[in-house]
Amino acid sequence: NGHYEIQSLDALIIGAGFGGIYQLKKFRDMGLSALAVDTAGDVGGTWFWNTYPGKNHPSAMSSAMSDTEAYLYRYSWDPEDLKTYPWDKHYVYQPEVLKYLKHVVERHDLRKDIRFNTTLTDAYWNEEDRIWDVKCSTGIEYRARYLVTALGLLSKQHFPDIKGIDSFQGEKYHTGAWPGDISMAGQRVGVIGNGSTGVQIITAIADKVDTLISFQRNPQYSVPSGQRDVDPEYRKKINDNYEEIWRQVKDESATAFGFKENADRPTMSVDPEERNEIFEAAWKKGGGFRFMFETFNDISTSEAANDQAAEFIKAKIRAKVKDPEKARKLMPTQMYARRPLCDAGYYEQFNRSNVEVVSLHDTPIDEITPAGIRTSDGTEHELDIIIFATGFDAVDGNYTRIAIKGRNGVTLKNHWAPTGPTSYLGVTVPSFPNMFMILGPNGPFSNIPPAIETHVEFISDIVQAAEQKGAAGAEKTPVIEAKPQAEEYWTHECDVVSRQSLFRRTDSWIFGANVPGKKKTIMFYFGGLADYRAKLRSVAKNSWEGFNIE
Ligand code: FAD
Ligand code: NA7
Repeated sequence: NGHYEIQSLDALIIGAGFGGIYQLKKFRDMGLSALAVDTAGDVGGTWFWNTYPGKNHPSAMSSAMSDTEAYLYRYSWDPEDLKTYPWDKHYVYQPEVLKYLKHVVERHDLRKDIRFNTTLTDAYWNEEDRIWDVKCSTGIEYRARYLVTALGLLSKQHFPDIKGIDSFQGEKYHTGAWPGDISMAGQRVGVIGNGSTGVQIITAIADKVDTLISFQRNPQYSVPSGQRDVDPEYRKKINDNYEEIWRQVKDESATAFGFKENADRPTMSVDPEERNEIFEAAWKKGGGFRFMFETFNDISTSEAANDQAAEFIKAKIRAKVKDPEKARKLMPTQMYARRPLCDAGYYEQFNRSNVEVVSLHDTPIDEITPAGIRTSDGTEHELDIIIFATGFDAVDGNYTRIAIKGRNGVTLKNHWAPTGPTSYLGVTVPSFPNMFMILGPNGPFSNIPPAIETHVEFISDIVQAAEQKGAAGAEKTPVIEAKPQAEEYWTHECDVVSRQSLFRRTDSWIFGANVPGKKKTIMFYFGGLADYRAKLRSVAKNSWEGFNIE
């Protein structure tokens, strides 16, 4: 149209985190011309943006920690790199994950095909040319036969709409868009939110700030992370068994966190003493998912079992927090049925005289004032910095804020409006031909890197199959599209499988219940990664069941 520079490609990938990087590599290996774009100024996705300060890290610009163990918070497909790339702690901090992803990009020479500071604003399926027309913030228009969205499921920050928020005269930061090296020494800091991120940041900065107030809506259950150094013997054992480890993680495990879920032991099948010993051993070993899924097989499905795990953690909180009033506020009141948290000494921080907790159940926030936060009891908590650890408009948030138009000009947002986000297999949506999502709605709920690999490999395989079909005589580009019945089937399947999960009965981002106005709905397949992968294999084997390939 005269205003846009136009570039034609086989495939355009949106996002350059774990997902986009691998997809770029796969498409390139398949001989397709592919490019990735990202709003960010470099690769890394989550690990580019979440640079909030962290515990025990020399640099102030450091931070967020993965709670997947280091040996599994990486790609599985480069055996030599797996064995040689260094990691010295059991869990990786943000700077190390970022460094690792940059290393992968350099090692496979991918950087030349990534454009940074580039946001997809509009994409539409051009029916006639069978192509995606994509407009970006830089003024370049891409015409791509395939569009892969790797926009991240925890990527669009959620800033709560609190009265007076713009009047605050101090600094305010969201953890998911941390602006860089910020000194908090001597400052009065308020943290709103105490999920995984809030727990990490509170633990990290408590001894560095003048005063810290945690504005807490729902108290959380958290177990120790068990962070420690990696000794060479441990590393050798991992290296010697890596192939078998990944096989177990991908094809035998539900959570894909590297331990064997306890499939046979209900919580009530052992006497109270043994139960306590099992919980205690898991507590000492550390790890949130491990505590919930390695100990017994029914903590996330049986209320009675859940109650036992909850009581064990509550007793730990009581023992750790000295001030009874603070302990009361920190004591969880709901089921233990959100994403399981782990920490490096969170509850202990409240024994410091400079650290307070304000229960927003007792005294909700009335408004943010120029000087701080005023709660309903009339107290104005004076602050220099407010940190929003309020999470993300998760899973579909990055999809509904841009205009992705499929057949007949219908946007993905409109397609999802009546029901909440849906898909076939978490990867495709009918009426959006040749578009594939990495970690789209109703993908597997598990450790994420192997889930991403599963998606990238499935997408690459179906594109390969279609390309081969196309090469056999057709003149036009192949079109791959999920059938509406396939989407219905998968939505129903995800609904049925999640019915027995207690997670569904507790409000959190996992069911879209953390953002006001967002429809509470099913966002994940809760049947586990191994089972999910078996389903994908069967789809491929049955001539790409549920898809039209034309
Ligand atoms: P992301 O890394 O989120 O990357 C998406 C990218 O897409 C972003 O860079 C974004 O800028 C870009 N983008 C979005 N929209 C557009 C657009 N319209 N145009 C251009 N670019 C766009 N997972 C685990 O499995 N284990 C953990 O221990 C763990 N810890 C976490 C800790 C934190 C603090 C957070 C926030 C997440 C954590 N996660 C963890 C989840 C983590 O997001 C994933 O593991 C993984 O990094 C996701 O990779 P991705 O490529 O799918 O998405
Ligand atoms: P989470 O887990 O969504 O936690 C967000 C926190 O912010 C949680 O404590 C919320 O309270 C709180 N919150 C959200 N909105 C408000 C308002 N309006 N007022 C007060 N408090 C609020 O996000 P995280 O970033 O911690 O973690 C997200 C994922 O990233 C995590 O699961 C890991 O996978 C990595 P609530 O509990 O809802 O009452």
